[in-house]
Amino acid sequence: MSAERAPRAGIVMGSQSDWSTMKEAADILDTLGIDHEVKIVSAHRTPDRLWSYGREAVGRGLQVIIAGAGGAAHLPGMMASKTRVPVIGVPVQTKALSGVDSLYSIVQMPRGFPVATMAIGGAGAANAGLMAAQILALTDQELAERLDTWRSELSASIPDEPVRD
Ligand code: RP5
Repeated sequence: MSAERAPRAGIVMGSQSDWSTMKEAADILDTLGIDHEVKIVSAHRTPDRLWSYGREAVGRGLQVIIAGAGGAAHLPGMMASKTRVPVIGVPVQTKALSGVDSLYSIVQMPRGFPVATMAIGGAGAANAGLMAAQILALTDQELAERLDTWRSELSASIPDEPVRD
C-alpha cells in the first residue's frame, strides 16, 4: 500500500491471531492496487480504539471497512453501529466451534445496522477483499478495469476437465 495516499479501505481484526486469515483480504487489496490500512481493533480488549475508529472513519475518507474476528465476534457489528461506512464482516475459523460461533456473532444483525457477512475463514477474507474492490470500483474506472481483468484471469485458469489421478 502507498504511504502517501489516505487509505480508502480499512482492514481491522480482533487479534494478531486473526492475521493469517485476514491476510487473504489484504493480499487481494494489494493485488488490485487499493490503498488500505491494517489495524488490530478488538471490541472487547480495546473498545475505546473501536469507538474512535468508527467515529473517525468517514472523516478520514475510508469508503469500506473489512472487519474480521473470531468467537464472540462483536467487532464487525459494533463497527457498523458506529459508522455508515459499509462494513464487510469475516468470521474467523475458531478451534472450539469451527467458526460457526464467529459466523452467528456477525451475521445476525438487528434491522438497521447491516454487516455484509462473508463465509468462514480464508475464502471469506479473500471474498471480503473482492467485495470491497467491487464497491470501490463503482466510482473508480481504472480499478474496475483491473478487477475485470482479475476476474477474467481467474475464469481462464479453470480447466474444462478434472485431472483424473
Ligand atoms: C477474538 O478472539 C479475536 O478476533 C480472535 O479471533 C479470538 C481469539 O483471540 P486471541 O486469544 O487469539 O488473541 O476477539
